[in-house]
Amino acid sequence: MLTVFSEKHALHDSKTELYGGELVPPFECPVRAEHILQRVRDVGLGEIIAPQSFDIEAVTRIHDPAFIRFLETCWEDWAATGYKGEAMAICWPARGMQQRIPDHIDGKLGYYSLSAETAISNGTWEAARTSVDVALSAQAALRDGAREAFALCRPPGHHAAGDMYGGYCFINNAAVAAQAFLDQGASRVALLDVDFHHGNGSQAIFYDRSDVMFLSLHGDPRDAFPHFLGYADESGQGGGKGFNHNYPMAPGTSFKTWGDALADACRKINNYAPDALVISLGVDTFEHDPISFFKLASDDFKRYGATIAALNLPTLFIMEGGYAVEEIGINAVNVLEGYEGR
Ligand code: 6XA
Ligand code: ZN
Repeated sequence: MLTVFSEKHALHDSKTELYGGELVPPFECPVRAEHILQRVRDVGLGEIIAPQSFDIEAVTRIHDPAFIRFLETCWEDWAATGYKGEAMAICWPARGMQQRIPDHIDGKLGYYSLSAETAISNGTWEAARTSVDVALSAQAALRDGAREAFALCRPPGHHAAGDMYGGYCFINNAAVAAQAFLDQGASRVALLDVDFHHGNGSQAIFYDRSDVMFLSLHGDPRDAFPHFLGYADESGQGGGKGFNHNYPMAPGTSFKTWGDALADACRKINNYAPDALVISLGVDTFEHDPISFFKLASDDFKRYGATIAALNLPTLFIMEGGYAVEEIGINAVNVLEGYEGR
């Protein structure tokens, strides 16, 4: 399987995350991508290529241009205030308040974010811009005839909505890639999110559409981030009714339960008969993940890779979360090896 990777992921190297009331080194850190790349090499998964550059129009098919401009200029605007730390949101347009875009960067950060943990720093924009190029380059390989590809994206993307960043995500790489399939002539795309967290951004982007079916297996939002989306009764709206499927699961969920949910999701994908399958591949479902609560073992990742392969669809894997950095390469590449029947 082809892997697309760019060294530029390392440009996003924030030093702080707001966690448990403290500023800690971010869980979503550059070494994650390096470990995955090393494992891709160690097992000889296949060719590794650098991304091409795509026009921003591929991104603004999904994201609001004003939001993209905000991401592009955020660090400069933040630094101009004289603030000493990294750019973080501290206030939001909550219930009953105006939904106007303020001028001050503090206001903009609140308007365009869903949460406070994710710091923006020098280099965040260029890394996020390159991460979506990685996704689009892997998608282009499928367009040109490959049956599957792995986009080793960093930063991740599935929490990013049309005009919202957070949860370590800035640009929704999987959504942009799904849209690229449609723009190239596909009629239907399935987007299956196996990251531990609900892909609220992907869900919001496609919620009223039937040309992308979104399915997500995740920690129950009553107990897990992003807390305010991902319930089982969210099934789509308007023309998208019936094309959104959430599988929230309880703390301690094992592979048996998780695998049953995957099997159900795969039945729905099969009935939908999409032209392509995009996988939001997070491996924070791992039993030793430091910020998650499922109990998948390393071997389980291989097993579910094989389940995804049985759908027999052109498949694009997009890297999302996973914070047990010592095992992240093994777990992510186990999915890809399982998919390949190794
Ligand atoms: C913030 C937790 C963010 C989780 C990000 C993630 N306390 N998403 O892994 O998939
Ligand atoms: Zn996650």
